[in-house]
Amino acid sequence: MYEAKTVDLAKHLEEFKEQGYTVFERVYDEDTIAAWKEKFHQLKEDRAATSQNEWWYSSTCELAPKLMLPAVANPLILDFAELVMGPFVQLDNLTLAGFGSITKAEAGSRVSGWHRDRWANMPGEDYTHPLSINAISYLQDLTDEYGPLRVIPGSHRKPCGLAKEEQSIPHPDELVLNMKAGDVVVTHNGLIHSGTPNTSGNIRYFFSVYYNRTWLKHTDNHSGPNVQAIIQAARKRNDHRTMRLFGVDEHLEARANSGFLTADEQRWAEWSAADKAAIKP
Ligand SMILES: O=C(O)CCC(=O)C(=O)O
Repeated sequence: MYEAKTVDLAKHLEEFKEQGYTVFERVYDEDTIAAWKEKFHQLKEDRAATSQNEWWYSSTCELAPKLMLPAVANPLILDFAELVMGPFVQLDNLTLAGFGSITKAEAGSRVSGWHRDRWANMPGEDYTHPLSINAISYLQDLTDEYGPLRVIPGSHRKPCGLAKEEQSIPHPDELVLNMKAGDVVVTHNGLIHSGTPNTSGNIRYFFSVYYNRTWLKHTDNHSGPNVQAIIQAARKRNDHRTMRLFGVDEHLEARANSGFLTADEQRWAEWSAADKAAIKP
């Protein structure tokens, strides 16, 4: 599991700005991964499949708060998210998904589909702070058979598009990421990326914590009793970072209208430190 001292967030930030993604290794251990898989199968049993070969479950923090909150509020990922977006980090959606396997002949050499993510735009030439980021983990090693993640490094700061016929084939500039179970890749919403079809013969498990800025709408429902209980507990200990995750941002009015005469990252660091200091012991 994560140990703060061994992770150099500044290096990850540099890589994220340059490449559009960064990988944190071994964030989740085997027991955590096993518990998420078990939850996936419980949900699958409880509900009809959304399609014959893919199963997607969202609002899982409401469905399984004890299991999911530690991932949504993971301090390593949140510290990093605040470096990237400022202390305006909200949970857009938490998705636990499974992709069924197809044959190698069916898969051919195609990719699942290149795209940028929700809340993105066609980038200009410069790096811009994203409105959203994705913290993705896979619950098995992403071997070539399980279907690695593919990224086009730097595409978050290039106005590059892809024609229809290019959208499901490998790209000359792609990098194939054979991530390990429990690693977390954080992607900029402007990064062009794609999955790869699963030909392993087993389910390919996917776990995505998608964060956006607190002034945007969120996709998951944060109004249910379990999430509301998390907010109430956070309010009691004056934990604004946790409240913000679920759409309650009591600093927004002041911080979103701060005058903007100090460098963003300096101001964000001050606000993040103030939020941490304000938590009641
Ligand atoms: O299936 C994958 O590995 C990629 C998923 C993806 O493209 C996304 O979450 O936007």
